[in-house]
Amino acid sequence: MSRRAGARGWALRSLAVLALSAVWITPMHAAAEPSVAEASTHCPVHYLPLDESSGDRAADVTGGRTGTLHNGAEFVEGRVGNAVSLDGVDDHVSTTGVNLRTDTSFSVSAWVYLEEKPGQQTAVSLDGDRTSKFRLGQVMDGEHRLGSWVFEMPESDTDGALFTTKAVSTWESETDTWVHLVGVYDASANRIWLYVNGTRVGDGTVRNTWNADGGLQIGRGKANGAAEEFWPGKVDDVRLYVSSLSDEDVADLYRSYPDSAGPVSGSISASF
Ligand SMILES: [Ca+2]
Repeated sequence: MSRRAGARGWALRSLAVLALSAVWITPMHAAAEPSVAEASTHCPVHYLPLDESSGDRAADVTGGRTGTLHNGAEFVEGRVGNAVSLDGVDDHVSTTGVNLRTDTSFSVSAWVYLEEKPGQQTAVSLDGDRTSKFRLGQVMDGEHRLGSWVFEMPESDTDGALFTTKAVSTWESETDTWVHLVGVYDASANRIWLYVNGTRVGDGTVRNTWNADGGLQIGRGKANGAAEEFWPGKVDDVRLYVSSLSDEDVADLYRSYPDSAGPVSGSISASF
């Protein structure tokens, strides 16, 4: 009797803990200034759903760093609700700064829709003074003749900055379809990884680390102090994390999205 009552009591206490946890976790997603304690693997420090229907502002629902649309970038139907459409010439979306250090581990996630392959195009990056801290996008050149997804991090914030080894996809890049890309940086391991549609498909080495204090850029990169590598197509649901996501985390994130593109009722979970 007492053992059964004890088990029931344990169960009730567990439910109470779960309920309290839910109450405690929920406000984290709306916090304007995430603290170190909020550096959860499963809570993005910046999250731009890009679901607005008009205007030149894109909300950052977890970090408060509202994005600004430049040079004709506009909202269109996306992979999840709406997305931002970019002309590959000068369109982009930028924030003023970010709420994390980038000389420590981080991850970046986005849905991308590429309309033209030749050259190198960047879907998401973060500005340093002279170069991007990272670039997540596509490259098609003499070395990557069929086109490859790429996640790269320059070794220093300098003109002509070197790359030790880029994380280049083993899968051929595709045009005119939505693809989910994730770039992961593990500072302690000096490694970067690239995931395509939830699967790890490339890795690279970073020997030097540095902190970039510029803004998040959607639709372009930066090199030699100038904006470049403008993205021809669409970008949707951009997330930045203050940790290196694991294989399982990325697979769970990918599975958290609806199966196909189009409008959604309600909001997509920001718990990944
Ligand atoms: Ca969206």
